[in-house]
Amino acid sequence: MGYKVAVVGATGNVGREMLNILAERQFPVDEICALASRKSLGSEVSFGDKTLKTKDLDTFDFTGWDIALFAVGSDATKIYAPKAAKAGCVVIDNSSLYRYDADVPLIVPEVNADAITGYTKKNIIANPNCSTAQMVVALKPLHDRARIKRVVVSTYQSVSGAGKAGIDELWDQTKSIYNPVDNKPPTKFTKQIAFNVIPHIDVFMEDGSTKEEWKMVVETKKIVDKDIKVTATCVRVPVFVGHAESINIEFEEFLDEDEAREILREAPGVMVIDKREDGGYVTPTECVGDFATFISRIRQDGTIENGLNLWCVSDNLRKGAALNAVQIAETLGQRCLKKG
Ligand code: 11C
Repeated sequence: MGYKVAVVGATGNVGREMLNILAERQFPVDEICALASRKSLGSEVSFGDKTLKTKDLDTFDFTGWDIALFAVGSDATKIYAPKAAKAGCVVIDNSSLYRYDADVPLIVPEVNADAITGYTKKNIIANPNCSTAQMVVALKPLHDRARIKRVVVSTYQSVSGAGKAGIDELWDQTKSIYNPVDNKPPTKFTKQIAFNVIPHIDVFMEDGSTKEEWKMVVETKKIVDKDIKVTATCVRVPVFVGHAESINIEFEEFLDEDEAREILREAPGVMVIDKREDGGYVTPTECVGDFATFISRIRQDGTIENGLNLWCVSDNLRKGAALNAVQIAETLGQRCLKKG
């Protein structure tokens, strides 16, 4: 016996990955429904070896459905998530709309699975931002051992984080380098992204940081520990899929780099690839399609008393979005829902 699962926004990059991952991990599904806005109506998406025709989100009745995985923007989420939740369907939401709501748990199953029971207040569970998800998987086991005081993180984020339009813009600009006639001004990003890097993701905040940087601060506190201080610089790079992060951590207690490596080797969701030789680390293109968060370049930071540096890479469409959402559904099934 399994669940009735709806995927909302099934034709987008994340929605498609949700369907792939539900099939790959053999999530116990009795019935599956791919929902999309009216403009994508009738388009087909894959679920394992099956093909699903999308149905109209606007007229869909969530009554009797167990779980809805939402992969649409905040505006559509605001309209349809409360509708689904009210109909008794548990919403797992990938947008930022509910992440900072005290009545909605923000879950990364390897880190704070116990908090999932809080979903009953609104029947909604939030999925974090992609750059936060991969970082907290690495931070949590180290925090449990030596208490993290402060994190300084710089991100190298792929264009797929900005959706299909981001992917198209990098592709078109890259091609037009060889054919300047096709050269168009950027529309999705604020500056040229091909052969460039842009230190700006999401809108600017009053203090000069960006919303993407703010999300990493606030979400890490909600998921791991409210006392951890985080400062972030988020940068868009010309990579299609896979976010990378350079993370500097200051602990309360001394943590030796070899012990940190062993802790991370044992940590759920983490794969350590850390050879101090040419190519002995993971880069974004190598993590695509994988479930793990890869950690490399683990080393002491000798400039502070209890410091470590590491390099963290993960598939932003998977751990950063669709995989984490499916893992939340798995946790929900194991701990909270009756059937399955
Ligand atoms: C990016 N991290 O790479 C963003 C995408 O809050 O879920 C995800 C935004 C979010 O542009």
